[in-house]
Formats: sequence, structure tokens, C-alpha cells
Amino acid sequence: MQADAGTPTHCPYCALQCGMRVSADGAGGRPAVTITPRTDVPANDGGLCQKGWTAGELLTSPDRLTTPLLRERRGAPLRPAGWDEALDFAAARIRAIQAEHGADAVAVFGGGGLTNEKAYLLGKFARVALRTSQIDYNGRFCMSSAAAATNRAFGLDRGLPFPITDVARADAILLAGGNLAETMPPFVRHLTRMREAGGRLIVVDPRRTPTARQADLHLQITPGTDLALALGLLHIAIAEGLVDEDYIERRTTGFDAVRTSVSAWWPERAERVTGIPVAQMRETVRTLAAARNAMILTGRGAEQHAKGTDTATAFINLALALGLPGRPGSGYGCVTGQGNGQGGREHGQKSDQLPGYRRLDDPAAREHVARVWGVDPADLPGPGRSAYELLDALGTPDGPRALLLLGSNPVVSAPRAGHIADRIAALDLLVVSDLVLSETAELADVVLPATQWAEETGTITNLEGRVLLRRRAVPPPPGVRGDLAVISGLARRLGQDPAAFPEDPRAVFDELRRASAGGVADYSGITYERIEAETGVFWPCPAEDHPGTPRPFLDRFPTPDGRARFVPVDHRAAVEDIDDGYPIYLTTGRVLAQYQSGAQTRRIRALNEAAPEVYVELHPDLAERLGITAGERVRVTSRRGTAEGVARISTAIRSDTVFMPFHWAGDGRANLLTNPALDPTSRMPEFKVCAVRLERVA
Ligand SMILES: Nc1nc2c(c(=O)[nH]1)N[C@H]1C(S)=C(S)[C@@H](COP(=O)(O)OP(=O)(O)OC[C@H]3O[C@@H](n4cnc5c(=O)[nH]c(N)nc54)[C@H](O)[C@@H]3O)O[C@H]1N2
Ligand SMILES: Nc1nc2c(c(=O)[nH]1)N[C@H]1C(S)=C(S)[C@@H](COP(=O)(O)OP(=O)(O)OC[C@H]3O[C@@H](n4cnc5c(=O)[nH]c(N)nc54)[C@H](O)[C@@H]3O)O[C@H]1N2
Ligand code: SF4
Ligand SMILES: [Mo]
Repeated sequence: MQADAGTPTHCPYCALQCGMRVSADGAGGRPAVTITPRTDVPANDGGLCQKGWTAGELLTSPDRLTTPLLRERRGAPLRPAGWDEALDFAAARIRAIQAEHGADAVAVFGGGGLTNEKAYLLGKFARVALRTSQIDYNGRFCMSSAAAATNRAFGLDRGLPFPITDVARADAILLAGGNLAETMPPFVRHLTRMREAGGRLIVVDPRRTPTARQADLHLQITPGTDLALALGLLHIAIAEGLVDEDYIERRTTGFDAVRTSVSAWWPERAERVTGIPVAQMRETVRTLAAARNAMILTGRGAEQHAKGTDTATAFINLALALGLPGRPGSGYGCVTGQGNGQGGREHGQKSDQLPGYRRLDDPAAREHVARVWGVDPADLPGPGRSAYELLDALGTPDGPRALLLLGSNPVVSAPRAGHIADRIAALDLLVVSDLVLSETAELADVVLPATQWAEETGTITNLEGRVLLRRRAVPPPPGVRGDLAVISGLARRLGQDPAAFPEDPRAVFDELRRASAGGVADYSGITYERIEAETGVFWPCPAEDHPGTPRPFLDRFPTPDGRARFVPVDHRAAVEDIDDGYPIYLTTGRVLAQYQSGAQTRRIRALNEAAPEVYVELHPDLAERLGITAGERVRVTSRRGTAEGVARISTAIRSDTVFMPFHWAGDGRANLLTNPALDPTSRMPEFKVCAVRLERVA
């Protein structure tokens, strides 16, 4: 087959949004597809990971939902139903629940994997059709801490505020809490180019991951202490006279307060807290300061903490002190997660947000968006609960009694998942749109079968802030409908004008453009045609003749005075530290072959063979102390619950820490253990550190 055969589109999974071509190649029945990587998309530059290569398998999986399912009363089994029957049932129940308990009794939960069009229409549906304040999404669990920190420092939150190809131009990169070799394998090409040109990579991770193994320096940190590390690094930079005084003077405010705040973080103190030797800290700072171009990148390892916002802030302070943000080839970036992790946080499925990255509590923003929506600004609800708080309130006397959920599987992925499953079970009505019967969909009263990436068209915004177009390449199976049709169908049944809730993605995108116009994330100049012609357009893009903005911080920062803001922060311990009862740190994360809650990837044969079951990674010293041998089942217990997995013994992890991936369901759920303590600003849960004990399963 020719290399350029097939429909050009993008991968269904992570935020790298690798470009691929999809062609139907089967004969008879529903066609299977062939996937080939695109070379015209800089993010993957001809590469794909194993998840991308195998993404076509779920299109024809026997596990796929092809008809709506309905449970007429609690305790009854789910049974197949027609679309009208299912939507009529859901709409009637929503009306009844709102009539009895008020608008906020119905909640909406979205996902960062949904296209911009879906995220936008879902936010509008909540505010206009349901008039509920109770909407949030799984992005809270993802990059909300870095988002809060970058908004605070730069006045704008765009994961990488530079094209990904800038990575190869750096001479040094500090990557804190990211395992790109497993979470975005083709990203490693950019790191390799950087290193081949003489650049140095420094990785901060409690584990010697495949990424850390490629680093020139690995800082094997105690979980939950990145904030102290960043403070210690800045202390060293100041003490050794390595800060960029000229840049600080010209482009920032607030350095004096930060200088004072790190004065007590002398290196030996930072070493005591983080476990990282002073010599390695000095080497890190000197490497970054000596580089012509340098980058500081954070991943979930540094961000998913109850102090994630302050941790990201401390790394931004370090980047500012070294004069990095806004300099081409340099900067601070957050390596975003889900397919549309970036766009999904810009257009209104977040509890405090309106399209265009506008604030729901800003009167001018309400005015603008209400005009586009043809409603009275006074009728738009105010900000609601954040993701965990929303899930935690379900079915409680003051909380929502009904939930519409698209694009998330919180029974597996939410912190303290056992409790969240109980809350979901306490609802009067759960409506789930999904591709498969996920663990959360299993609890639903109405399940709606959704089309998949290759069967529908829509835009996604990748980790660089580049708006891309996914194109329909194959027809969906009969009986399956897109999320836009679901939202539209429900809106119509709730009395809305169908024209205000179109099913056509292009019509939704055109409205999104108007709603975002003038906002921080301005998409008004972006069209499907431009995206096709230019292989993506960087926001902000305020006019059709505007070139888009690959590097938004070049000349000024989008703050009122055009300067970046230093913000003083201080270290605090993990919310739950280890003690005699729970003497080991648990941290959680990902493996290459599984994606998120695993709802999609656990159904793909090659991926399941590569990563068949949950494991508990522990150091040989710890294993010996506990009498645990490789391959046997171990029980992990925290204050929230108990989970089991197979022991994987490895010198790659600290001996005071165990690691579990969170991709599996049932009693292998890492999230039965995790601590839902929340960051005060971002409301991010402390996924990356809690205290546990370990024992062999008798
Ligand atoms: N294969 C695969 N790829 C994915 C995903 C997936 O599920 N599977 N999900 C996508 C999404 S949504 C996201 S958000 C990204 C996440 O991408 P990453 O942030 O790279 O992924 P994680 O594995 O969650 O965490 C990264 C590393 O943080 C380390 N870590 C744990 N605790 C700490 C700590 O306290 N400090 C530091 N410095 N490091 C710590 C872990 O050991 C882990 O190696 O991946 C995306 N890509
Ligand atoms: N312990 C621990 N827990 C974590 C994390 C961690 O590092 N450690 N990471 C957190 C992070 S960063 C994230 S992003 C979350 C992710 O966790 P989840 O929010 O659970 O994400 P997914 O598993 O991707 O769930 C997506 C669901 O939607 C379905 N789906 C996919 N595409 C579509 C679509 O277009 N429409 C509809 N209707 N459905 C669709 C899938 O089949 C799946 O059931 O997990 C968080 N949980
Ligand atoms: S790195 Fe991410 S976008 Fe690329 S193929 Fe793998 S899962 Fe898909
Ligand atoms: Mo994520």
C-alpha cells in the first residue's frame, strides 16, 4: 500500500496526538482498518507507539456497544433498547428529578479525551439546557495543577508554550515526574535529537524508568518532595550567582519575595527532605544555567499532589530565575495527558469556566458567551464543584441525584475509587455514553453506544496548543451514534431549539469559534480548511488571516503588565506521611501498553499480552524484609482500602516506595488505595503519594 493512502487523522489516545493514516482494508461485513504513521505531523514525525498501531482493533471489537441499554429500575438487568426509548427515558427522569430537587440535582462529568466540539457542546448543554452548576471533568485529575500554576505565573495555560520541535534545540532539559518513554514514546525522538546534538537530560523520578535510563542524570526523589527540590535548586542558583538578572528585571515581577522565600532552603536541608544528594542538585542547576537554551518540563509525577500547584509554581520560579520562558528553544512546559487534554480544558466543561478559557465568574465573559448562546447572562449558573468533590457528593442529601457521564471511567480512575463507586451507586439516575461497557457504564441506568475516533470528525488540541483535525475514515456500526447526537437529542427532549444544539461538528466548531473570540484561548481564526492546509493551527488565533501563535510569550506575557509573575511558595509534607502502621510510600502511574482506566486498551489483544495484569513494583531489599518473592500475589493496604497485585521485584525503585499502575479494575485497582486529599487551588487529588503496608496473600 502507498505510504500516503488512507484518511489522514490522529490517534485516539494521548496528547501527543500522533498523526496517522487510516484505511479500510477488510472485505465483507464491517471493514478492519490499516494504520500507518504520518510524517507530516511534527509531534510524532513518522512514529507511533504500540497503542497507536493497534488502535484500530477496538473499532471491530466484539466488546463494542452497538445498541442503547436500559435499566428501568434499580436491581433490574440492563436490556437492549431503542434510541428514542433510551433518550426519552433519560430526559423524562432528568425533568422529574430537576422538578423535585432543583436544577443542580443533575450533574455532568466530561473528559479530556472528548473533541473540542463535544466538550463545548457538553458545557453549553449543562449551562443552558440543564441550567446546572454541577459540571466538571477528569482533566482535574490530570494537568489542573500545572494549569493553575501557569495561569498564575504567565496569565495563560498552554501545556507547551512552544512547538514540540523546540525540544531538540535545547541544550539541557529538566523533566520532573514524567515518563515519556512509556507515556508518549515518539516524544523521545525529540529528546534523542537534543542529546545527539550534545544536550543533557535530567530526570526526576522515584523510579529508574525507561525515561530515566536515557537521562544523563537521574534524581531518584522521595515521592511528594519535588517542591522542596525546586526550592533547593533555586536557592543554589541564587547563591552561585546563576540567575539571569537582566531577564528578571525586564520580564518579571515579584522576584524579591521569592528570593527571600527560598533563602531557608539551603541545599543540605533540601537533600534531607528529597533524598537527593547536594552534588546532584548543584550539577542540575549548573547544567541548566550553562545551557544556551534550557527547558524545565513537568509531568504528573510532580503535579498530582495536594501541593501540585505550588510545586509547578516552584519549577516555574526556577525557570523564570534562569530566564527561560519566552526564549525560543527554552521555557517551562507541562507535558499534557489526554488526547484533548489541552482543548478539553478551554471550552467550558470545567466547573468554573466558559469557552475560550473564560472565567464563569467574570461578568464580561458571561455577557459575551450568553450573547452567543442567545440567553440572558443572569440565567447562566455560577461555578460548581470540582471533579472529586462532585463525585463525592453524588447521591448525598445536598448533592446531585443524577449524572450524565461522557468520556471517563471514574470507578477505576478516581481517587478512593471504592467510595466513589458507592456514591455512583447511590444515584437515582446514571446516564453513560461510552464505546464499551466500562466499569462505570455497568452501573448505569441508561448506556448509550458512542462512535469512535476513526468514525467521526472533530478537532483536538494537542500538547503544544496546536489545533488538529480528526477525520472520519470509516463508517460507524449501525446503531451507534456520536456524542454530539446524544447531547443534541437530550437537549431537544428538554425543550431546547435543535438549532442551538447541532449534531454537525463543523456547525458546533463555528459556534465555538464565536464563543471563544476575544478569550484567552481564541479559536475564532481557525477553520477546518486551515487546519487541513497548515497541519494544525496554534491558538490564540483571533482572525482568519492571523498566523496562529506557536510561541505566545516571545515579547510579552499575557498578564495585565506584560510581565511574568514570581509567586513565593513553600514546601509541605505529603498529606499522609509514612508511619509505623503504614510504613511504605505508594505511588501510581502508567505502563506503555495500557491507557488510563484500561476500558479501551484492556480489550486489545496485543496490549493485553504486553501488560496483562496489575503489579506491585518493589525493591529487593523491601521484598526480602517482607518475605515476598517475585511473581507472588501481594496485598497492599492504605487507610482507604486494600488492593492486590503481582509482586515485581526491581532495583529500579526506591526501597521505601512501591509503584502500582492504575489501569486495572476490580480488586487490582490502585485507586482503592489513593488519597483524595485535594490541592487548595487546582483541586487535584494526591494520586502520587500515600502511605501503605504490604503483605503476601496467604
Ligand atoms: N501508556 C500510556 N500513555 C499515556 C497514558 C496512559 O494511561 N498510558 N495517559 C496519558 C495521560 S492522560 C497522561 S496525564 C500522561 C501522564 O504521563 P506521565 O506524567 O509521564 O505519567 P505517570 O506514569 O502518571 O507519571 C510519571 C512518573 O512520575 C513518577 N512519580 C511518581 N511519584 C512522583 C513524585 O512524587 N515525584 C516525581 N518527580 N515523580 C513521581 C512515576 O514513577 C512515573 O514514572 O500520559 C499520557 N500517556
Ligand atoms: N492512581 C492514579 N489514578 C489516576 C491517575 C494516576 O496517575 N494515578 N491519573 C489520572 C489522570 S491524569 C487521568 S487523565 C484520569 C483518566 O481516567 P479516566 O477519566 O477514567 O479516562 P479513560 O480511561 O480514558 O476513560 C475514558 C472512558 O470514555 C470512553 N471513551 C473514549 N472516548 C470516548 C468518546 O469519544 N466518547 C465517549 N462517550 N466515551 C469515550 C472510554 O471507553 C472510557 O470508558 O485518571 C486519573 N487517575
Ligand atoms: S504516543 Fe500517544 S498519540 Fe502517539 S501513538 Fe502512542 S498513544 Fe497514540
Ligand atoms: Mo491525564
